[in-house]
Amino acid sequence: MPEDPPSPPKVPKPSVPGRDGGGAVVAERQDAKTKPPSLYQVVLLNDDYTPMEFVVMVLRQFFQHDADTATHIMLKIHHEGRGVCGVFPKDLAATKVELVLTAARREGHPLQCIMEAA
Ligand code: TYC
Repeated sequence: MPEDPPSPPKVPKPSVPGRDGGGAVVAERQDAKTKPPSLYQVVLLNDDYTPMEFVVMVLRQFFQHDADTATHIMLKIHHEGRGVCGVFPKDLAATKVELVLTAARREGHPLQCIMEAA
């Protein structure tokens, strides 16, 4: 009489909520006191000297807008004095402002870029 094949190893059933039986704790719920990150608008301001093409390049390169949207935002800034490039968590907004100002100064443009609580 042939012997039975060896049975597969048994995996213990999780018996405690929040545990998977393998010793790992599974986070099931966010702490109710955790606050979402505060958001900031990155805003470009109009001036009389920065070339329109440079502003469109900034909106495409640093804010991932397509050519039509970037042109639309640039013209809004040109006519209304200011325009929103995007909304980001605080640290990312600050980084984007720095990148824009560095690029503008490197090219000798007076473009102003600020962040404001959204
Ligand atoms: N007003 C600028 C010009 O006529 C163009 C411009 C647009 C500048 C948007 C800055 O944030 C700006 N060349």
